[in-house]
Amino acid sequence: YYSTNRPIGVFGAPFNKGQPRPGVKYAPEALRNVNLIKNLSLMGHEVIDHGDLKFEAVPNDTAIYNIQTPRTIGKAAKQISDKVEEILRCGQTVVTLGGDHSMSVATIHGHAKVENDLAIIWIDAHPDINTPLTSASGNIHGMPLSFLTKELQPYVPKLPGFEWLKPCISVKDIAFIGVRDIDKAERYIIDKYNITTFTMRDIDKLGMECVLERTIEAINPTLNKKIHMSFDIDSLDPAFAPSTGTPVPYGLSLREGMFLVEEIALTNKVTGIDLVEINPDLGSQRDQFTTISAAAEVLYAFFGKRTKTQLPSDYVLPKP
Ligand code: 5AB
Ligand code: MN
Ligand code: MN
Ligand code: MN
Repeated sequence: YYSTNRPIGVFGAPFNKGQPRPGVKYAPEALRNVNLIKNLSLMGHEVIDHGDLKFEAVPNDTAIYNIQTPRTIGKAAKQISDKVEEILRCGQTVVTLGGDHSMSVATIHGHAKVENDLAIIWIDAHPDINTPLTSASGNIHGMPLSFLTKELQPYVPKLPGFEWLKPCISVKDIAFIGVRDIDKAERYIIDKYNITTFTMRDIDKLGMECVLERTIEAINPTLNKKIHMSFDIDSLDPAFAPSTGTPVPYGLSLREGMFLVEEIALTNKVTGIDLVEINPDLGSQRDQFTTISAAAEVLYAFFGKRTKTQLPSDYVLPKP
């Protein structure tokens, strides 16, 4: 399991402006309330809680290309990128608790500043690679990868507030796992650049173990790169993660998600993790509990929680 001796640096990015539903900003608090930090420590890790960032609205932040508040989003993203960079420079593996998925523009940017050759495993019902010109919603949580990829820059206008952002990854460094809701432009981009993609059907057909083997083979064959694992809770089936803004049916079971991250952890190459799109405001109380528990279990699975019983060396099987 996750056995690098790096401490885990956790912080909250309660950011919600990449999409219209405000409740996603309560996820770090909800995860802390189920004792996420303490439970990770009890699993034997050194965990440093860096608290939650605070974000401010930029005044006169007029919309552009149907994107609301671009400057506010860009400013928050800069804060998040700097925080990720700072935590990595302390030698910690950084876990960012979202927040909506627009924050990954920042976490990957900050990660790439420290580890300049990075592979991205994007676990999501959506590939989040729309450009500001192709997005029907104008929601930046569906665009982060277009801002970051070098090859797409001719198609991506520079948004006000994002002047600081430098494209830092290549399409060949990205793998999508669990996708099942792909927009037209996203389909075009995936096909044109041949981006490694495993849909739900591919997972059914190949099995998760094989999917991960092929993922590594495609984006990090010699394991010379560090890995950024971006986990959108809507990758899970809505039965396991109902409280999320853009649920899509027929997704991963919770065990499939846990097994996937357990296998990713075995590479010992992951230095950055995002956990995003949990919205503790949506659905019934039971839905909220289900979703937050699922998110926590995914992290625990990554960090080595197993049901394996520890056998004391002096154990004796009783005789009658
Ligand atoms: B999420 C959609 N492709 O661009 C768009 O939850 C959905 O971070 C984006 O994966 C979903 O608005 C973004 C239709
Ligand atoms: Mn996403
Ligand atoms: Mn998604
Ligand atoms: Mn979503």
